[in-house]
Amino acid sequence: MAPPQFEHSTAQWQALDAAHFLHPFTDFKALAAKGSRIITRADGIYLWDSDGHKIFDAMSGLWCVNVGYGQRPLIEAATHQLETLPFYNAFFQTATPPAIALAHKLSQLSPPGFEHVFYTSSGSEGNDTVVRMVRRYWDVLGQKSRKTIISRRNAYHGSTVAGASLGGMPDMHEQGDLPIPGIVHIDQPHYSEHAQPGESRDDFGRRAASWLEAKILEVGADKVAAFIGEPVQGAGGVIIPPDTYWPEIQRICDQYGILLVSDEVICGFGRTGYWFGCERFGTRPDLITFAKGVTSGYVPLGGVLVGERVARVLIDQGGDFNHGYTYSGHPVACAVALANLELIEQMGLVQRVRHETGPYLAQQYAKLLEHPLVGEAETCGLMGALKLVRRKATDTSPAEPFPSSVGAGMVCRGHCFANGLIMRAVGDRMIIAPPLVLTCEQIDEMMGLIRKCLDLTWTELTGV
Ligand code: PXG
Repeated sequence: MAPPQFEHSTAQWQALDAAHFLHPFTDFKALAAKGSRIITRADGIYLWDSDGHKIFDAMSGLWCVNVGYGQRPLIEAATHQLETLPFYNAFFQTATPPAIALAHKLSQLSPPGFEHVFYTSSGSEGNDTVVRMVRRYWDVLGQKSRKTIISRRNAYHGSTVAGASLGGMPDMHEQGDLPIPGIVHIDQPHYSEHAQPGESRDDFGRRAASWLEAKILEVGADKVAAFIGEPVQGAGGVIIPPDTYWPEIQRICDQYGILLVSDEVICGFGRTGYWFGCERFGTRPDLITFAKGVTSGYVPLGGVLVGERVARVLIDQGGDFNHGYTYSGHPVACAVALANLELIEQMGLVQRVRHETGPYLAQQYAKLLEHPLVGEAETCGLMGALKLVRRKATDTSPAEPFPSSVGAGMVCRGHCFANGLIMRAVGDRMIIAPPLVLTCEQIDEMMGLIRKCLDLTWTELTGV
């Protein structure tokens, strides 16, 4: 039974919502006129809205509900911790058992050479921590001029001032005079956008990585502190780099001695079929940002895994690191994270994505290339992208996109909503990141829904 304050009709919820709630990344006026969709409950990979519609959640909430909804061990961990010690801070030389136990667990699950963690409540705060930590690292080493962080256009690293600056989203930079000084960008390794005619994926990957070296030389190698990137760009549209890209990035970082930061807020905790995306793509980062999947989104938690290169300097040289948050190491969040990570292990979800559901999804996605609307279909683990096109590429001509005024992605997203499927539109790329508990039968169910929505979109856009 819902408590009485949650018993309202859809219309009542929408009116209250429009009257009081400013949603993130939203045109407030347009949403108030239209009315929000109200989600009231969830189980497994399904959501239900306030009108009782069942919805297939192919976005895991917002790339986070890795173990699916309704998992008892997480609920019990939260309840137990709320009863025992709902909050205590980690400032002033104190700690709580869940924060310590999770730090130990993370050191076991993370790649070799990661023994320490700094906690935050979100991915954005994690990346703010990265900015402050890499600059502190170079300061302590006496290389104070090393301040610049190189990131990529169309990256997403959060929405705080530093997070949005690290990100490469023009719409975000426009609203706030961003990026802040000391953050510069290179182009993304997006093959279909940036490859030259006839260039292989592998050659393109190496060329895209060379843009990092060019930028280091332009800024001055003694001024560059770090390079940050998502193994696979998530919010930018599931941009999967060629396999040659990350090893070359690693080589360049090593050559110039700059820190490598892997933003694993989306790729972490099994999404790519590995515990961390850097393991899938063969890099040895110095810092790893995480959030989302660490608790499967049940409660907010984020942070930075700190590799030995940085940790040894910050710990051994001593001195305060003047940074942290009220909720750094929140005991309830850490208890839930611990239960979540143990469940991912017990269910073998990382291996399942790598060996079973990931390859099966890839196979099914490849078949979508037969659909007239689909110009590209790519997956990595349990992330996938479809590019909607008006005409497919041929041997002699590139694919023809829909004019942006058509809003093909939004048309498709509308059909998905109406047919009980949550897929996200990034321009004309339709993307998914379903819960890692997804079975092959549920992939079949999802593919049926996707095909239906593609058919409806094709008919609406072409009249055929
Ligand atoms: N880094 C990456 C790679 C992310 O994807 C963040 C940092 C920031 O995390 P927080 O917890 O501060 O939101 C993210 C978040 C979308 C979407 O529409 C993606 C994110 C957040 C909101 C919307 O795809 N990613």
